[in-house]
Amino acid sequence: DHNKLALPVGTTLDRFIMRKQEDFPYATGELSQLLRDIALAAKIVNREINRSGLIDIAGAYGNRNVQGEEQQKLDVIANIRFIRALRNGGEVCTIISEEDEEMIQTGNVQGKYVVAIDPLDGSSNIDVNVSIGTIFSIYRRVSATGTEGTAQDCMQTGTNQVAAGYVIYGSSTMMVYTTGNGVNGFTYEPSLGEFFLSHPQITSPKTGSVYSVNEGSSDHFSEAMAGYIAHCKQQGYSARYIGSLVADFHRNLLKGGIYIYPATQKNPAGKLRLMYECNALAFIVEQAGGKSSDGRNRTMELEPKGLHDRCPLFIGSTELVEKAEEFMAREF
Ligand code: AHM
Ligand code: MG
Repeated sequence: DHNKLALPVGTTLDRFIMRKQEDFPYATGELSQLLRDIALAAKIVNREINRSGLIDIAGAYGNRNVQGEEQQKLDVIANIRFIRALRNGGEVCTIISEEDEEMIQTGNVQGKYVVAIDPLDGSSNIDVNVSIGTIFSIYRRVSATGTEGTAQDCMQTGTNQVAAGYVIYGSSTMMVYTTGNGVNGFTYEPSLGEFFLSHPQITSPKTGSVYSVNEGSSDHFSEAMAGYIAHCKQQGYSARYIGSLVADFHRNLLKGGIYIYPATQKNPAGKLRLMYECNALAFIVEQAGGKSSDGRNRTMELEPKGLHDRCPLFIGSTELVEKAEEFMAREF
């Protein structure tokens, strides 16, 4: 019952999470705590990102650490912050991250959840003051508690996600997430240090007139893919490509559009990662009424074979994704 769940704009994220939990009398509150842990880490990462232009003058600015060590890169800092928050929170047994080849065991063997995270996506945009993001997926472990999480826990299909979200560090910082009951967006108020509900029950426009793809690679697209791009141009669509997945996705989610990272000759399975980039956004877009596939199969039903698997991504407004799939079907 969605109405029971409706909370007014301006509700803080913490209160929102708490009130949602009250709607599920048997919930233990662990997932709620986990989401709050992620939001806390996001605030810390946001602070680091806002200062990032000062890193090169860190010495003069007095920000060098006591050992006089070099500042670490922001994606490394973000990785450390999120892992630390999830470890301290206690609900997560195992994490997979874009920054780490192997699974990360938190030591919380009683933790019921596993998290897949890209701590800072689009990191080539940091130095030039362009929006970047954090992307996360949450799964319930399938192995028994009391031991470390397993690869099987970390390689579930996207349909098993219990929650997913992203943080966009843009002109405002926002956290957008779903627990399978629609999608809600919260905007950060830095002077108060709080996220406030600003975008309740986000719905993806059924169609749109924006396509987002790196056309610099179009010589290496398949014929079917090139055909779809030609179709977008015939329709008079606008091209918008930031090169920062969260930012491109977020714009298209709110305004309507399609984001594509196709297979190319160089990257036959595309570039983006199934477990901590594609599945999370697929869950969100579907909860908002949109669609996500690899051009043929629903993203959330793809079987992961490795922690860092890649897959092509066609995501956004339902009608646009379906039209792209019509073109892609000619390829198979
Ligand atoms: P990253 O995980 O190394 O930051 O790369 C992911 C980014 C996405 O944010 C973006 O959509 C894509 O790579 C852009 O790739 P390209 O420069 O090939 O268009
Ligand atoms: Mg990434």
